[in-house]
Order: sequence, then structure tokens, then C-alpha cells
Amino acid sequence: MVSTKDSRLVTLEEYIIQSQNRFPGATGELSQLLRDIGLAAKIISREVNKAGITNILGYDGSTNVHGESVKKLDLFADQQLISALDRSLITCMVISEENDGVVKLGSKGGKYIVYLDPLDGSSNIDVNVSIGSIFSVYMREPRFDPTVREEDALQPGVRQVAAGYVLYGSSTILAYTTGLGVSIFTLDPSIGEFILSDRGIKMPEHGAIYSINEGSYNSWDEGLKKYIKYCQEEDPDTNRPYSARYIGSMVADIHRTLMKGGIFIYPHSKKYPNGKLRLMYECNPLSFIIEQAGGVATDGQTRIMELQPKSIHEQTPIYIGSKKNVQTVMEFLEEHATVEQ
Ligand code: FDP
Repeated sequence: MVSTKDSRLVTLEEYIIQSQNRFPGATGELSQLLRDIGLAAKIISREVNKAGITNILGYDGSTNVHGESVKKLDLFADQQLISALDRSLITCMVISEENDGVVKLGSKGGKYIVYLDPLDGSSNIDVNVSIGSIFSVYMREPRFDPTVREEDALQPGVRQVAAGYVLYGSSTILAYTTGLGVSIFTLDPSIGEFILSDRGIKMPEHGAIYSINEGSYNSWDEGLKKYIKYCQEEDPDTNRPYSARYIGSMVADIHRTLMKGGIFIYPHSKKYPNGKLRLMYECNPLSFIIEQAGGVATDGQTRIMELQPKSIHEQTPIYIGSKKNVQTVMEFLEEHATVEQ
């Protein structure tokens, strides 16, 4: 990983303003939106860190749109992010994993649409393993139509104007991109500020880590089974066998992939014929980050960010990470798809 470090401390707020000043015509609204997310992230981080002692762990008794049990922290994170975005009147609508339909905000004229996964990796909440929040921002089209409709949110990932994630791990970090590289900030809890820790991140072209839920091995396509066996074979020239790492929080697995290289896969399977992960608030934003760092992301045929969404909660298979690792798995998939036909 290559990054530029500066010995002077730069806060998220300062950095956003400095970046905005490079664009003379900028209205400052996107900057405000990113600051709103930063504020909500600090509040969520505080609650995640003391979750065990505040009786907020566990289920709240309801189920979300996907029929999964909703945990109290998921709801807390959802509320914090939505109310932060509502306050500044620049977002017209939010789509969140925790809400069935779109959430229309107070400002019907707001020009941004935001997708949220308020707390990704929720099955890890109760066992103190890293979890995260993911966001993806689009411009509303057509901009001056006063009616806010769900169809306005069905834009391909290439139209994202910003995306990022917050990872509540051994420290809390916030990573984002507006299409000009990836910047990472680390929360210093003693002063309550996100401090710039890396910018212009470039991930390795090839990495020696593969990340997939191997428990589903028997329901994968032949090409994928062969690729995973290839990862496990000994070949010092290509650094094999690779290490297997699977946290089970996509945001944490992607962060490791960004920093160390390698590949993360969530394929289609018998249980999840269209893949499990959500295109709009998991795969698109994390693909934007990975691409900005020099990596790639595909559903096995099409670049993730070029998929035209048909619904706000749709799922997709994903192969994401270092360029060479993704190329290799695609070769295995192609070769065995031909054989199987
Ligand atoms: P979770 O169900 O715990 O919320 O999309 C949700 C997600 O976690 C991802 O964060 C994670 O990568 C994946 O599901 C884990 O799914 P498996 O348990 O099927 O591996």
C-alpha cells in the first residue's frame, strides 16, 4: 500500500473543506453531507464501544425488510445517520438496509440521494468483532423535479458522487472517496476528531489472501471450487498457498483487502442464487473505494458499478480486490463455464 503521510494533524472537517476549496464552483453541500456522516459515525462509534455495558446488544424483537432479526444497535445506527442527513436539508431521500421502502426526508428539494447500510456485519455485534457503516451518495435526477420517487434512486454505481465506510474495529476509521482517490481518517477518542491517517491509497496489484465463506463450498460452481483449490496449492513463485481470512463483516473484509491486497468473494450459491450482498449499499460503495485504490470488482461478468439496478434492495454476487487475483478467478470461472456447457 502506498500512501502520503503528513506530519501535521488534519481533521476530517479541515480536509473536506480543503478539498472543496480546490473546486471554485463547489456549493459546499457534498462537504456538509460528508461532515454529517462523520458526526453520526462518532456517535455510533461511542455506542458500539460501550455496547456491552449499556444493554443495547441483542435483538429488538422486530425483523427488517429481508426477514432478519433487527438488533438494537442496527436501529440506533440507522436513526443517527438518517437524522444527521435530515438536519442539513441537502438530502431528499435515504435508502437503508433497515427500511423497506425509501425514506423521504424533510427537504424534498435536496439534491442528494443516500444509500446506507447502517451497521454491516450485524451477526458480529454480540461477539465484539468488527462491524461497519457503509454509505453511497448519488445526485438526484432530474435535479429540479419536485417529486421524489424511488426510481430516481435506481442509478448504476458509476454515477456515485461519493462513497465510503466507517469501520468500528480496534480503532474507528472512516474511509471515503469522491472519485479523486481514497482517504482514511482514524478517530482519536481523546479529542473526538477523525484525523487524516492515509490518502491516495493504492492497493497491491496482487495479494496473498483469499476471503470467502468456505462453509458453502459444496454449492459453488466448479470454476470457483477449482480457484479456491488453486489458492491452497504450494507455489512459492506466486506466494501460494494464500492465507484464508474471513471476518464475516463485508466492510472489515474489504478494508483488509484494501490495505493488504488479495480477493474477497461472495458468489451465488444454491442458498443465494443471486448472491447475498446488496448491490446498492454494500457492493457499489465498496467497489468505488476499491477501484479508486486500483482494484477491481465484478459480479463474474459485468463490472459491479455498471450494473443497472432494478430494485433498491437487490443482491449480486461479487468478486472484488486486487486486479491480478480477480483476473485469475475470472479465468477459472470462464474455463469451467465452457466445460460445463
Ligand atoms: P451480516 O449478515 O452479519 O450482516 O451483508 C451482510 C453480511 O453480514 C456481510 O457483512 C458479510 O460479509 C456477510 O453478510 C456474511 O455472510 P455469511 O454469514 O453468509 O458468510
